[in-house]
Amino acid sequence: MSEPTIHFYDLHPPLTDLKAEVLTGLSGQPKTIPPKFFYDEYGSQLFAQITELPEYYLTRTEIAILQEHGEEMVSLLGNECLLVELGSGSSQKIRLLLDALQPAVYMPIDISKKHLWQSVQMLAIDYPDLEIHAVCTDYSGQFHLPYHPDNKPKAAFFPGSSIGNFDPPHAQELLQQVAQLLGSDSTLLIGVDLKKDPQRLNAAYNDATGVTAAFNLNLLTRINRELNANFELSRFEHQAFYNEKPGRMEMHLVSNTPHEVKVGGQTFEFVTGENIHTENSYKYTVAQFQNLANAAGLQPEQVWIDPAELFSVHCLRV
Ligand code: AVJ
Repeated sequence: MSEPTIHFYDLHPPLTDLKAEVLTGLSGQPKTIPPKFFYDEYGSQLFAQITELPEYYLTRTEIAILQEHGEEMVSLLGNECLLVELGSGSSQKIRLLLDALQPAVYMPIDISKKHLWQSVQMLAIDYPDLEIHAVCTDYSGQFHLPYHPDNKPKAAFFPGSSIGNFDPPHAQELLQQVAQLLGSDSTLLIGVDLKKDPQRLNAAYNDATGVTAAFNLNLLTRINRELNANFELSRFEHQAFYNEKPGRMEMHLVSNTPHEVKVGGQTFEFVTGENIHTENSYKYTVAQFQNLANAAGLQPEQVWIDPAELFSVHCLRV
């Protein structure tokens, strides 16, 4: 029996971000709160529920693509590679690649120390020969790989259309950053949600059972708890719609009365109908995303889509 090796690098992602960013966001016009703050304990649970909703096609479609084309993906990533996962969360999808890619060194990167720790413990049980280097940091910030073997091809996995949360200039910047992090002749496997019938998109973010609404409103519960704020959830309503021109889903929390809220010692006024913009989720055609990749200096090598053309997985070469 071989022992799984787990190395844990805590790069201490700053904890002060929430207060500074929420106060800045609420001081703007329109008011905003960054979507990365959705994922506290309960928010992560709600997101897990979202991925199971009949309307939310993204997760199951991406998994189906990975199942269908995993072998081909792995052949492009290269065997015995260092596989970096950006925002690894529960590390479920990576299993589909790890099953085909043996042996490998796996480097999950996640901002949540607790989730990262739990998921690598579980993974180590199921993949006893896997060498794991877990990195706790914010992948959207600047950092270096704490473990950088020169003799292994490097690949990154960025699933879930998380790239959609960044507007195109920032998405391009992030791709450039990943390219730099990996070095030349590495590969990036990235899941990107496709443009489609707006009705289908709107349904995915306005599910019948209200899980997405609860996910959106949970931002306020989190801010109440962590920043000593006094948001009343009944004064806000979930709103999600496809904005055709920028090509993105938008989520907002809309105030239904004029009122004031105290956050971190500051007072913010809301008028009726005023909204807090909480998320953008950009959608791309295959060509649009390939153009973005090219602009970031990455070469599109392959792309897989499901038969209903809902979701895409791109292989890009650095
Ligand atoms: C995790 C950012 C890809 O945009 O679809 C799900 C988050 N927001 N429902 C997405 C989300 C509302 C999700 N991403």
